[in-house]
Amino acid sequence: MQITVLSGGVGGARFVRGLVDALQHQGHEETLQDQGRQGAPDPTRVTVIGNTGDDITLFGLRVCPDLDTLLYTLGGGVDEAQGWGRAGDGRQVMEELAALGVQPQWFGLGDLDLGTHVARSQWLGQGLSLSEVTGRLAERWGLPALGVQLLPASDQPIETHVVVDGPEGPDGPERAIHFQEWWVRHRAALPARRFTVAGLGQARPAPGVLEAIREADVVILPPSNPVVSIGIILGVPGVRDALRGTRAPVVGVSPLIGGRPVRGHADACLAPLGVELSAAGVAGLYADFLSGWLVDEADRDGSFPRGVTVERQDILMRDRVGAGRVARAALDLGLRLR
Ligand code: FO1
Repeated sequence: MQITVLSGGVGGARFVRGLVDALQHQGHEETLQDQGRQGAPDPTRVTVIGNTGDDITLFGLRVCPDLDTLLYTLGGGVDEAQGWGRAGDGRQVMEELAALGVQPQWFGLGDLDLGTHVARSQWLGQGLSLSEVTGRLAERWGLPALGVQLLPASDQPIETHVVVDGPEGPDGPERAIHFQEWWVRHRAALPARRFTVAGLGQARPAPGVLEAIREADVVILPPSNPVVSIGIILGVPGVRDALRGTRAPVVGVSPLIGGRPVRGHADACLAPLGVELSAAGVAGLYADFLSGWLVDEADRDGSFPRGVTVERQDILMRDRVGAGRVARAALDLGLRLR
């Protein structure tokens, strides 16, 4: 079985880890056999297509936060409290950069985490593609042994920028800042006029991305940010068409519960799109390819897109076990819709 997941950072990574846990759980193969499959169940492969719009070049190093969050979370090296970065990391390099007056200081890179960025930047500089680099990092973190393949959405650099008011306010000229500056430095508190993605016009899906969607048995959208995570992957030319054309059901988990984001600033991202802040509003963004939508019991109202099977349950991923439960429910919904 081939499961393909389009993922952002923290929420998506925790969901994928839950999915891997669920698949390793005995009961899953029974589910497959119950579905009438013949012979020995084939090994399940999970292909994760990671958002690269968050990527940024800092201190001359290429940083890919969402890919790294996926690597560290699946590989057992993430700082669990933060949800990103390395467990037990130090700040000696950042402290030295601060002493040297090197900017920016609003984005904190841990010493161990910097090792990833140095390696990635060196390999990219030697001519490897981001997919190849990500493959090497995935080996380091043991993803192949988990049955997980991690692909960047694109090998071409793409960067999400946020268009905000200039110094003269809402009636004056606008300015664009990097997504990370808006998200981390300003905590998404500067009202976004709109989002733009530099490089998207020239970007192509990374090798394997379209195949992973076309050949999937189930495609899953975890509760990642619909605008700046999943929305960016969908914007890579060819990806949305592949989702519309795949024979696999595409199922998703709402990132909003009771109209509020579980974590992150999805509300600040949805506002400029004029999208209703609700599980139904987010489903509407995927209406052209979505078959199933898992929402919380709190989300009873709203007009969901026609033809989408909506299921309700507790979708809050309180911990790793809870993430496994939610992932399992999403997978089962997809399997039922096949
Ligand atoms: N998030 C923060 O809020 N502050 C940081 O200083 C920060 C540093 C950072 C470094 C590496 C990395 O992989 C992620 C990092 N994040 C940080 C998280 C990241 O900015 C965002 O949460 C994601 O890009 C959104 O998906």
